[in-house]
Amino acid sequence: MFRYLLFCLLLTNFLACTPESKGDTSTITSQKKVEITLLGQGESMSDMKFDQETLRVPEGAIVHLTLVNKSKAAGMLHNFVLVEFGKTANVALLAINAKDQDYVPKHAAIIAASPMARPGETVEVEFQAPPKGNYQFICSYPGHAMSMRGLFIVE
Ligand SMILES: [Cu+2]
Repeated sequence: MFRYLLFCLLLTNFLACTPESKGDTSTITSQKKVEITLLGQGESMSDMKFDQETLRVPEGAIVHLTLVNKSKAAGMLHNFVLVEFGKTANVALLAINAKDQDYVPKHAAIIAASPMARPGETVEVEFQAPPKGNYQFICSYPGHAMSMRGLFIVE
């Protein structure tokens, strides 16, 4: 249920998300849908990283992103948080104290966020691509954003 609610939150700019509309995809069939699979990997703070440093999507696309946490070690929890360019440090700092929100703080610069994937888990998030431009993505688990980060380009 929590994941469904989170999913709904992420779609607020695009769809009226009610239980009744869950199975109705007619409103999005005309939009380009982009599937992305991102891997979170590494077993320590020194080697953890995403497998891709740059993601590109077309403007207006519906992005369905699957994050696979390939890590096995304790503490290697990963998520995907899309933020406005230049705001990753602000978000990462606030995330440290956002344990109750799965380390995704409330911040205006956050465009989309997946649930937290524990080692071996897979999580998903779907959102509409923001306007053309450069954005950044991070893992907001405390201490991870400095090395788990990448560029998200909307073209
Ligand atoms: Cu991480």
